This record gives sequence, C-alpha cells and structure tokens, in this order.
Amino acid sequence: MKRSSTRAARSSKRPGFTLLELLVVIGLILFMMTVLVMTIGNAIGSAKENATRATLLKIDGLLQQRIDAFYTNLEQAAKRGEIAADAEGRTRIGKSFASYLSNNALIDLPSNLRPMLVRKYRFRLAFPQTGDSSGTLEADSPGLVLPGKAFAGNLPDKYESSEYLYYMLVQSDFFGVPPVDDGEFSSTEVGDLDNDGRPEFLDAWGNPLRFYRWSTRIIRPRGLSFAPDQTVTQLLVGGVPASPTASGDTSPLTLDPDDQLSAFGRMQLSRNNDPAQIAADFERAFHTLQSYHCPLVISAGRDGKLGLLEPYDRSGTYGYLGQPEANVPGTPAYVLMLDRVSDNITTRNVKTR
Ligand SMILES: [Ca+2]
Ligand SMILES: [Ca+2]
Repeated sequence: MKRSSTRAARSSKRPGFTLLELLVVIGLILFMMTVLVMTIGNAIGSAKENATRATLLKIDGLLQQRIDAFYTNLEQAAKRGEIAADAEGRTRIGKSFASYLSNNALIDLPSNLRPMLVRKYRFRLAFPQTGDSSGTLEADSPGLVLPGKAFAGNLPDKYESSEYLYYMLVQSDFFGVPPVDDGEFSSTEVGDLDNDGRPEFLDAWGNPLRFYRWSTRIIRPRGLSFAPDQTVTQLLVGGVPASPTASGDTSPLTLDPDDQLSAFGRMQLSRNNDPAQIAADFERAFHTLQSYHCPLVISAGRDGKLGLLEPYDRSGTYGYLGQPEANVPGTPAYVLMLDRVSDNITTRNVKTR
C-alpha cells in the first residue's frame, strides 16, 4: 500500500515540468525573441542606411555637376579679365575682406594671390548654407531669399542648410545647369518638417541632411595651430590620404586645394599685422587656413545625433566649418562626440562604407 502510494505520487509528478525546466524554456524563448527583434531592427536599420546612402550619392552627383559649372564659369570670367578686375578694383571682395583685416592688409597682398580671394568669395555666394540677409560678409547669401516665407524674423535652424541645398539643386538655374526635376527625389527624401514653406532634404530616419561648404574644422577641430585630427577625418571624409607618404612631405590635410603651394597660408600678409589675427580673419570670412576642404553633405545616421555643430552656427564656434562638438582627444566629451559621429553618413564616406 505504501509502495503503490509512492508510485502514484511519482507518476502524478511525471507529466509536469520542474521549475528549472520552465525557467530554461522561458529563457530560451526570451533569447530567441531578443535575437529576432535585433535581427529585424538591424535589417530595418541597414535598409535606412542604404536608402540614405542612395540619397547622398544622388545629391553628390548633382552637387558636383554644379561645382564643375561654377569653376567653368569662373574660368570664363577670368579670361574676360573680370576676376582680376574684381580683385584689383577692390569691389565686393576687396572691400569686404579688407574690412576684416586691420590696416587694409589687402594692399600688401601680392596681386597674384588676390584672385584666390575672389574665387573663395564667389564660391561662398554660389553655395550658401545659411540665410542671414543682413548684407554683411557673414551673410552667405545677401539678397537671396528662398521661395516660401520671408527670412525676416526667422532664426536659423537645423533645416536651413538642407533647404539651401534643395534650392540649389531643384529650384534654381545654376550657372547654366537647369534645376533637377523634383520627381528625382521621393517623398521620403524631401519634406518640410519645420513648416516654413521651404522644402529640405531628409535622411531615411526623417532628419534633415546638413550641408557644409568648407569642412575645414572637421579636418582641424582645434584650429590652425594644431595638427589635423586623423580620427574624425577618417570617419567623415573618405578618400583623403591621411598622412605624408614620406618624411618631409606635406600632409595633404594641411593643403588648401585652392592654394596647393600654401602661398597664402605662409605669407606674412602685412608687415604690421599679426599672422594669427589674419588667420582668424580668414577663417571668419572663408575657412581655416592651410587645410584640406571639400563640400560635405551629412546625415546624422541611425542615432540621429550629428556630433558636429550646426552649419548655421557662426557664434565664434566654427559650426559653419563643421566643428565637432568636442575637440580634445581623450576627454569623455571627445569619446561621446566620436560615438555620435561614427554612424554618420556623408557624401565623402558613402562609398567606403
Ligand atoms: Ca523647411
Ligand atoms: Ca550620428
């Protein structure tokens, strides 16, 4: 009797699961669900990355076409003597830049270097990234008001450079290059998220792209007196040789493509002037001296965080040149900046990723 009751007790336990078995099963299910969710999440993430890459490649091609048109137009203007006249005549560029240089340093600028300033000034006007209409040299686009609401009273925002990019490619005739048909871009690539009547380009996560005309602070986040930051450069600007090929060679990152001999950068502009002040003035009007640059269109990537200051930022922080949020390697802020920047997709790393 005792024996059979033990057997019955045993057999009644058999069909059930022990607590341990249940926990193992629940654990397995949770693990599989996590893997599934991560896989789906990654697939969606990669699809968005690919879509953003496609948008950037398209924009890059159209932008390059307009940059080529700009330089062709410039060469023609130079042949007609307009560039030299512009430089010599101290018209727009002469007046504007000279007002930045104390003691009218432009007078001491050798005449062969003056056309370079005219080129940079015209490039600035042709490729605006902010819309300050105050008419000062800081204003990228004096007189240019985009279709849509007027600028008056509008504070610059993160949409602005992308709106200008859209205007350049889709809404304006650019040195003989006709505007692109707006059907070229899908409804997910273009939007007006800030409701100001001016469309902007978006990445696949719905964030505005950013446009930097000269990205010299990405190359030199600490300014002219420090060496270029190879880490940030490699992450965002592909296709630039990172270091000298032989000792004694100049790093390509320290060369202005408009001034391969660094004639302007090395020159003592005026005997009475402080070279550091002139470098600061040049950076305020154009970009960091003796630095590689290229136009850059950037998506903040999957995390939606740019890691760089905004293209409209001219508050002494060099956002308009792509200044990273932190610039001293080894600090926690720098590590955070690298993390934010590392998933960004740009027109210059899109092919290498
Ligand atoms: Ca808008
Ligand atoms: Ca990011």
